[in-house]
Amino acid sequence: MDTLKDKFISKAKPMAAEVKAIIKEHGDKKLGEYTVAQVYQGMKSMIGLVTETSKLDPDEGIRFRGYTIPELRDKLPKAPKGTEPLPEGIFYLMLSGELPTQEDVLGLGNNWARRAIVPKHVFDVLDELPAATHPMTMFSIAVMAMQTESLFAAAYRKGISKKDYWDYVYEDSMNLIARLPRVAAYIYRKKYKNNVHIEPDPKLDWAANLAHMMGYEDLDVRRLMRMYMTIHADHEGGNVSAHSTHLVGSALSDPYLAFAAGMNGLAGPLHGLANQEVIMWIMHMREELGGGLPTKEQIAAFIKKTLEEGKVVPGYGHAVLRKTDPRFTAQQDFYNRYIKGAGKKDDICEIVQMVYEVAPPILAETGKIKNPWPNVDAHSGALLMHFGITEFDFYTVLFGVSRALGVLASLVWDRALGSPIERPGSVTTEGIKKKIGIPAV
Ligand code: HAX
Repeated sequence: MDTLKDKFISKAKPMAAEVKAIIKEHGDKKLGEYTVAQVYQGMKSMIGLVTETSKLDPDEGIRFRGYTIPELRDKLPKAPKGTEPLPEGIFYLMLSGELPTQEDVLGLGNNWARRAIVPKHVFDVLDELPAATHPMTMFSIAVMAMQTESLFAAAYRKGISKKDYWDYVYEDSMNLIARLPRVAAYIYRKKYKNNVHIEPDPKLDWAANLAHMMGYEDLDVRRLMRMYMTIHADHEGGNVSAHSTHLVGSALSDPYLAFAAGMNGLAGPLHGLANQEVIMWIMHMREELGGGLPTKEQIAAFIKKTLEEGKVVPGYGHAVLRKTDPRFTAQQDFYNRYIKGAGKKDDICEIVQMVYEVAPPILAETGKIKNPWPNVDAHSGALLMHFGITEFDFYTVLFGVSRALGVLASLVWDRALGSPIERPGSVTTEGIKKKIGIPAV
């Protein structure tokens, strides 16, 4: 018997009911600038961060330095004969604020290639982990194992001036970004391809090299990887992975420590892990229905069942967005252009389109889900599945490699702007009750 546990839940249950009632009856009341509901419910819409790299509009979606995703798919430099942007370009844009030329992205790609050697001990650490370790845990552990290489940590230990922080954080960030594709591919091949590894090809760009090291040489997979790495790179500053990286970095923890924190946040099912959850949810539905393409009625029934069971419908909803995520639309366009448009149909991708037709009105009908529209994760797994990357536990690692571009560009900016340690205030429920005039019982 655990008496402390019993005591805890005997206090927590009534308190949770009380908090729910406070939000319902007094949620609109102000605590300074903000409402009681905002303080209890994840600080939604509070502006408390400065992020230079991108800005999210609830109705329009993300803009990277002012450019929308369709604009970037058009304007960013591409590989020779390529049709999708090179992610080198979005990093260049986020860091410098300027659209790169073809020469700029080539220079950046070469710069990363020179930094791409992963120290052997990182692989040794991965090799020692239990076989059942989730790929995201492996990814985070690998980043932590690479922290031995931090130039910022070494320089800080020796003693450096505040005005030079950005320089070491820039070097660490560039090294980390350069090495992540190798780390991700190593995890993939170790876990799913009999631990047989593939060396990088120095002639390939950053995203194509990742596909190559994972074992995929198809030009369409390169194309997909370039788009995937571009559209997942950043989503302004308040999302869990960006905010965690910024927060931990604000303590002057080096980029390896800060990025690993961000990845631990990305590994949550309400954030990046949703891409794996979506595929598991679709597989589960197919299994229950005996395989093949379900009807719209069957999909509607499965969505309702998911809600009745008190679970979320993965890939739908967003803390900020109030319309279909343009990252979803870009992937839908990819499917229509390069898969369906090439005469190849795909059941899982088709199910994704059907869920898009069926889910929003059902979710809206609940009256409580603020955004019934799909987010980025509703589509990404289906495209990977189409090209034979069926190991859905791995999907969030790919998201993580891409997310490094945005959160590390922001970290360099944080140190260049001299951002201080982050330390928001907090309040107790007793304090809230006093402030808004609820009498003590
Ligand atoms: N299915 C079922 N219920 C949902 C829902 C969904 N897709 N989206 C929101 N809700 C529920 C919430 O759980 C909440 O319920 P309670 O009041 O009982 O707690 C209620 O609707 C209000 O939530 P909200 O204000 O609309 O949404 P939040 O800002 O609290 O949460 C989430 C945003 C993205 C976490 C949420 O929509 C969700 O859980 N979606 C499914 C998981 C998912 O796709 N996550 C990926 C999001 C994008 C991302 O970060 N990618 O990496």
